[in-house]
Amino acid sequence: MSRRFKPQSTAPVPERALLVGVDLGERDEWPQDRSMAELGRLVETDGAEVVGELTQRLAKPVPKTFIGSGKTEELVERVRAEKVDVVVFDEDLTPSQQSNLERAVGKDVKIIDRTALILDIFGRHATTTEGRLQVELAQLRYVLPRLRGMWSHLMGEQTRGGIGSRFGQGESQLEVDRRMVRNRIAQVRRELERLDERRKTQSKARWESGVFRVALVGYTNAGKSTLMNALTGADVYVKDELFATLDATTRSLSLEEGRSVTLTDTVGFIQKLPTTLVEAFRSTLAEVREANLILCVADASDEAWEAQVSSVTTTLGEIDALDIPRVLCLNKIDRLGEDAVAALRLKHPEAQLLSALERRGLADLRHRIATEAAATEQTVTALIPFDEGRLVKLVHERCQVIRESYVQEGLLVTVKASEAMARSLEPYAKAAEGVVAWDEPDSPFSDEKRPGDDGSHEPEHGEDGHLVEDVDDKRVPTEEL
Ligand SMILES: Nc1nc2c(ncn2[C@@H]2O[C@H](COP(=O)(O)OP(=O)(O)OP(=O)(O)O)[C@@H](O)[C@H]2O)c(=O)[nH]1
Ligand SMILES: [Mg+2]
Repeated sequence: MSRRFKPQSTAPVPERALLVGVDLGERDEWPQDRSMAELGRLVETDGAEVVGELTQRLAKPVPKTFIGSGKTEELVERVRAEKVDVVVFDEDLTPSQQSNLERAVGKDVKIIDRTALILDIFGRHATTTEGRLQVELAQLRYVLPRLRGMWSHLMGEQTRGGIGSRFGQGESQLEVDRRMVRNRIAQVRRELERLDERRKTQSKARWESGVFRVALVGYTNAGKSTLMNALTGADVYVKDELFATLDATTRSLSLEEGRSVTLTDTVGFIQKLPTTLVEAFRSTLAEVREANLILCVADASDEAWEAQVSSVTTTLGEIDALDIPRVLCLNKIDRLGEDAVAALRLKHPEAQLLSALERRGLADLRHRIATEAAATEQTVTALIPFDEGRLVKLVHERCQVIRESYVQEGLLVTVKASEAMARSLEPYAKAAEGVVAWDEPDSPFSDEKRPGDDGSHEPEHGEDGHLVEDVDDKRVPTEEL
């Protein structure tokens, strides 16, 4: 295939969508109504209108049509009666189930599944070259086993578009065959690898710089981008829809303790996130895997937030990021009453409670990030000569200064340093040996300044009124990068 699948604009008249869900009895965390409500939001995000839903309880899917034969008949009737344009299954359909169902409902009606819907939304929201290529890769891999079905399907009407079909549509579709799709997959992979090389170089440089990296991770629509903007003044696109953000944005975040860390906002997760997408977004998700700390953002006003967090944890497992220390950030507390906030605080004392929208709990969160950063770092005392002004500046930017004072030979500092910074400071640490012990009672340094002497490091009360020092200090050691 010589052309890329291009996302198209939403049809002016919203398509009428019928949702179909099957309860397979394995839904402890995701009861069917919750999963169907989410599917409805996905459909709306993709520009269609939900006109009804059909559900069935089954021990296991029926091989030919996923739903039973009686339900299939009911589906055909409902499609006719409610003038349905598209039927959206909450579960993944095999290519043959999809084409059997299409045959049953008639050629004017599309049958799509959750994965096709999510891929379509991603296609519409991708803006950067890398984002588009990643989505295209996932879409091509979805299309490949379905080519035959899509072929016959599209034979009937070439111009059909609308939700769930944008990426399969286009004048070249009729000429598409597996070999061409495979060629395009190989080409997209190569282009992505080339882009990934650049990212890896940048990532290596960032690691060598010793800057502590923080990644925002969470369920889609939890408020990650709002938090990113509130903390760093970035201008990431925020919208009350699913998968508003697809690309990674990294900004510097200054902490009160005097140093800066980097903060990265990236694509959100969802339950049953298609594995093709997780694989295709490998490079974007590397920003998460390479972080020193993950802020797991959840929408505490959503009754499903705990199930959402466990979906996020599952996806973190898929990208090998479970050993990175995580801080749970319970966002949107402005939507909860005082009692609910107090109950959350009691039940999750380790969590940061905040409202990114109303900028509540942010100072507390910044302080927590500093605490987590310091906990993964080593304490180094170094003597930096006066002519090493650049290094002094770097130390102030990247390390937490515990104390410092000027001595005859230069600046004597004790800092919390990352492994990379500690390595840069090694020669100066040797120079500091034996110069003076900080706690010598007859220390000659009269101008010694200890952060906190001015009261600035007294335990603070965050905007929510609880002690910011009161944080859970247990953590897993940061992954060796
Ligand atoms: N009430 C309230 N709304 C919030 C808060 N934080 C974010 N929102 C709203 O939640 C919606 C989603 O916010 P985003 O910041 O785009 O969420 P996200 O996690 O980046 O979502 P995706 O990029 O789509 O995965 C927007 O309408 C925000 O205004 C909050 O603290 N309180
Ligand atoms: Mg976002």
